[in-house]
Amino acid sequence: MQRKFEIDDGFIAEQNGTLEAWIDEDYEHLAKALRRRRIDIEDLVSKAQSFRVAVPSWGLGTGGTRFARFPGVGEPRDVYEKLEDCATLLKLVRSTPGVSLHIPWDRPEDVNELFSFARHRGLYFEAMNSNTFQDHADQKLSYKFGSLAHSDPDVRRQAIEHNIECIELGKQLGSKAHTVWIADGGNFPGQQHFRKTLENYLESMREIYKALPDDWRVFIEHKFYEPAFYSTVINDWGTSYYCARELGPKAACLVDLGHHAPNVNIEMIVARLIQFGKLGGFHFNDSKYGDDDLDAGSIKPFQLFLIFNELVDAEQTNVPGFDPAYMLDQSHNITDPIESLAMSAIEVTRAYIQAQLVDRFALAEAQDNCDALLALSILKQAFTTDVSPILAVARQRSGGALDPIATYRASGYRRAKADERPTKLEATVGIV
Ligand code: LRH
Ligand code: MN
Repeated sequence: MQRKFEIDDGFIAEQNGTLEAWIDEDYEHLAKALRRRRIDIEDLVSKAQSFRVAVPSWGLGTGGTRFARFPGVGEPRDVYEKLEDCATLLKLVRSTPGVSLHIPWDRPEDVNELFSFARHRGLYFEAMNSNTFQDHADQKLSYKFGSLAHSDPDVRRQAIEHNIECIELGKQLGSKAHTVWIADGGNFPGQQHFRKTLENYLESMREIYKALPDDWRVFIEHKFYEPAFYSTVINDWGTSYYCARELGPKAACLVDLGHHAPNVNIEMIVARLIQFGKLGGFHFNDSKYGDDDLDAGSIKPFQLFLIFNELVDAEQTNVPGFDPAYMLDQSHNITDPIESLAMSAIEVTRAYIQAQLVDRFALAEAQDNCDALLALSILKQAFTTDVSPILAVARQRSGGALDPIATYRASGYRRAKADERPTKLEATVGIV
């Protein structure tokens, strides 16, 4: 059995060696600047070292649109090769041990084998994801007109069974959460009875909720449109929140950044869900128009910072039960997925650390004094602080790469995988 190519820690340390000098210089410079703001840089490095963001298994292959998918070389061909790439990403950035699986795309033949394969590489399984937005090979009834909210109770039953299967699989894999995103909706006025379909959905979710172990959570993921183009059953945070309340304490709302109309104030939705005790987690990505699933922080980094400003404020004020799950959910159509996930994990960590720099006493004072400009400048001071040296030193101290992209490219990993994973490169359509 030909040994699979891996980037070893020695190579990463060697690559770091060539970069250490300027990192230390920049680190000292930033340490001095932060000391003037009575901030201990070492405290921020340990916060960066303990920050975690989960990786979507479906993000390790090349994504596509309805127009085309241009697969890259050395693509993962199954869940094991996706986990190999997750292990490589973890070696480089050290903040992504959690992997979120999607069923049936990642349904393993041998669940114990998958569990030990992951554990052996320092990986564990985060939230499971069901899929009732496509018809799968061994399926009797179609989801063309919906799933958990379908007018036909037999279709709803089939979708409920699929979600319960995901939870059962997750229990064997050590997962503690299940994410339910449904594409259910209508393309034309009159196609669906809005109140009945939501009742159907709630009735189905109550069945799924019953299957949750006591220490599990179920995340409801809202989305304002697509693939339904007139109405979507779980279209916004209000509907998601109502359903989470209806279902019970194990249900919470998942905020996918790309699932909101342009210019919606997502950081305010986050503050509301925190205040209402129903913020379950995130699918971080970025977008300019629709659900573009672009790399987190690539289009609206200030919005990502403002979202983490709300999260860190909740963390620092010890909001009871505050424990959101951080996950990426992206589609890498033109970049190497490992490079995009590395960059995105770093940008999410950056927003978290920048939010730690906000002088919350001065901000509260400015807010109490209705001093809008001072309040904005306090946030901007944090956002415009280049915390790159902190992020790099945190990776290095955790055994990762000072410059993950350069180290990854120097390793020749993708080239090696192209030899190990011969595939015919034909353009197709859609997600992996
Ligand atoms: C829907 C979504 C959902 C996943 C899918 C891959 O747009 O964000 O979270 O199931 O992408
Ligand atoms: Mn999502």
